[in-house]
Amino acid sequence: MRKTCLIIALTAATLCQAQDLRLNEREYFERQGVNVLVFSNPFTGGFNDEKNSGIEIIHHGVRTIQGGAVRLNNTPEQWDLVPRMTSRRVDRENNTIEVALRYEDYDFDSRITVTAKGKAVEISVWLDKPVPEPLAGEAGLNLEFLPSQYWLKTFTMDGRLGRLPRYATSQTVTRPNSEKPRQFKGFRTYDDRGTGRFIDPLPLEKGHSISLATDDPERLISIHSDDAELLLFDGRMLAQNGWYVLRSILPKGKTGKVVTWTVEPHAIPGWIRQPNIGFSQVGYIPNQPKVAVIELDKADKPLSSAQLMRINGDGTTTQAFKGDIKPWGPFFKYNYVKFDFSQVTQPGVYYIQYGDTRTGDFLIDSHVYDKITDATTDVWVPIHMNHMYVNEGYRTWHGEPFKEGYLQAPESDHFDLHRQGASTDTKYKPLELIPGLNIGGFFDAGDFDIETGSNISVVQNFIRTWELFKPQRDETFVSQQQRYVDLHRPDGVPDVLQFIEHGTLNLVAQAEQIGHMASTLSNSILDNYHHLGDAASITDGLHYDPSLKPYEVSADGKSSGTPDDMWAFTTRNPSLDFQAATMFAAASRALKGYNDNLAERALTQSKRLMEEATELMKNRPARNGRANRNNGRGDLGTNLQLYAATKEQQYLDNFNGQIWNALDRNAINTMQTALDAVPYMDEAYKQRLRPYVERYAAYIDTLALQNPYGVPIGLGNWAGGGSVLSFGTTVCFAHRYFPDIIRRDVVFRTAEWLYGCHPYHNYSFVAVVGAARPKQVFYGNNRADFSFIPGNVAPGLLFRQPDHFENFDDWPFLWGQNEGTIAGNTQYIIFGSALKDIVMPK
Ligand SMILES: [Ca+2]
Ligand SMILES: [Ca+2]
Ligand SMILES: [Ca+2]
Repeated sequence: MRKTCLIIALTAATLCQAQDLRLNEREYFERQGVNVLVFSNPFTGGFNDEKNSGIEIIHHGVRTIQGGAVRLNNTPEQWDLVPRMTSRRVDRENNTIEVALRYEDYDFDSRITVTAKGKAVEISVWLDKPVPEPLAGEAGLNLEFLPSQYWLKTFTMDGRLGRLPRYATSQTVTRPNSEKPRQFKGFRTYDDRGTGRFIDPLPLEKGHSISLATDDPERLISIHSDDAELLLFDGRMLAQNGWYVLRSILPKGKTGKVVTWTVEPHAIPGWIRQPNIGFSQVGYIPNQPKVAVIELDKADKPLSSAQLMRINGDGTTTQAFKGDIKPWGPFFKYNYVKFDFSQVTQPGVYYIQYGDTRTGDFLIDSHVYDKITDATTDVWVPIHMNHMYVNEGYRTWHGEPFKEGYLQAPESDHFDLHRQGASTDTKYKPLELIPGLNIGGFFDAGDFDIETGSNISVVQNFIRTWELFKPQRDETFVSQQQRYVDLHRPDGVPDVLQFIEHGTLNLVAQAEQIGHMASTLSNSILDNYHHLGDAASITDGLHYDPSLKPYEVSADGKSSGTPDDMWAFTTRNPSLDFQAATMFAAASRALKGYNDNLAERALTQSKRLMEEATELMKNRPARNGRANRNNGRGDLGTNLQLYAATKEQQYLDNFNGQIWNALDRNAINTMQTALDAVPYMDEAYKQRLRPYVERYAAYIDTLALQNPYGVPIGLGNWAGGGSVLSFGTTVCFAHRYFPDIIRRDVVFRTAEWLYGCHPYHNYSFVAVVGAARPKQVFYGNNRADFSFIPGNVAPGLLFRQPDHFENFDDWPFLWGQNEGTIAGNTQYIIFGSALKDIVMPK
């Protein structure tokens, strides 16, 4: 009896300790339901504030709080300065993590310590020198809360009640621009309309003790400060992607410990994360493997079996299959098990029942993949056609953008990773109009620039789709003469041909007007770059005349003093010219018989650029003492495409001279190009390629050991959807040419991942036709409406150090997880077409 008491007492003590926050192996503070990360993800520059850094809290499985740092604004925007982390120290003895932060622009250093104290953390800011004068009253300790998880929730500040607003409608003041802390490279995110003043939000509330989401135990968090006033702001007053911000201004003239907060995120006693049952929302064809991957909390005990339930025509349900749960094991922070129901082949409507968890329903049917590319080709792509008016039914997606054309970019160390060197490499003077560029081309992504490299891939992707699969689908009216696109209106021309034409029109114009390829055609001013809404309203459509005052329009109504015209960045890059030359050769082939004039112009530019680029690359001084790669012969893919276009022996010789070495060096990365060559080569080539394909098959097998999903999962700052798509495309082509080596079963892995069998949630990453539950929000140009453009493909699962994957489906604004790109989405069309071709009954 006494022994039992002792055991109970010991267990209670262990439980109690387990409920306190402790510093774990992966260097963050943890208790069940609460993870407090301290600069596991530092601010990285590049795009500045990505809402992914600083002190972050993952609260009952959702990363709802981030941005904890010394910041210079009440509600920081993307292009406001971010601090560089100069050191990070983990002090296990004192349960503390300390980081040092520095603002180079202001020679301003601070330190933040985060110490676990029971169920709370204490966050303190330390200064060795007082806040520099220009930042006094501006620098503060900030922490940001995800609006979509906190809006409409109740809060209390010093006992006063409130509810967080669904939409931003608090109050603001304006202040002189001279008082605004410098933004990225000195650019401005705002158009002050000539007032010389910027907008500064006022706090919603102030006090010393706040509890947020008092009505939601999963989100409830309390923050208290004795030595500083807490101010609550709504960052959406300045930018739709802003978060709620809690901050305390650092006191002037003080050193030492200047601000201290106690932060206690509530944890639900006994909380265990709900199982995430990954399966394909598009469904399965009867004879493909069908394996659900179930993601479990490490504290969750796996069940021994799961059931596949069938929904009958009369609405009743019956058990179609009951099978064992097979363990897979741990992968980062969760544990994974699998449920294989491949033996169910009868067409029908099904769902998975795992304990109390029931999935949504899905189809097993031989037609589930039939429409997987239709939303992308019929809706997403035409909406991203630049320099056109795009209409759908009653709705205008956008008017005709950039009617005033593009100016020669002056020297600029720009944003969005663009740059214009000191020499324009053209006959145009800085800010002179380069005629003829406002035609054709596709918007890059959620933004509206024409990335030339991406647009080259787009045309190539469409040409591959056209030549391999000959899609005759015609659902789009395209009139270059009217500059008008109408969705769901057939016009007698296959849409893919019109897309090839549209991309080629812009790229040929670049080659003809500039003499070589521009790196990009993009916004000249930062406050146009984050534009949300109709692309036609980004610029005023009037030519910029510097002799007029800003906002002034000339008497003839044709020009204005507003410097909003787009710029062409023209620094010459022979490699890009080479890529363009390759694409022009292929485009010329594809367009012959449809638009002979454009086909002819493309071929002319192909030959000229090829010759000039070869010469330039030969003469270019070797970099880092190394000879220029390929001596100006171009890369493998280029030579292959040129051979396909011209059938000239030299390109075939170049290709043959490089391919086997490249395969020996890296068979995985070279495989797609090697497979692309198969249709143009003889049987001996195919035989020589076999052992490399066998190596690729072994690589596919190793992926299944690396993670439970068997696809390459990227851990970069942009989620790895692109790599998964490339992998899936290569697997499809490898199966197409070597079905005895690459078995049909593996071609479905990428589809399953894209359509819902992945970590975090089980929604389809593609806003695709046929999916029962596609994602609801994407980072498109309509993201401010918490919406999507059909057919979009999200980058997907973003990894946050050290062990967290996420994909927000209630917050579209994190581009690294939710932004579809024109190059990625046209690659999806190839993948989808190849998959359809494999499963189609022959
Ligand atoms: Ca861009
Ligand atoms: Ca058409
Ligand atoms: Ca203009």
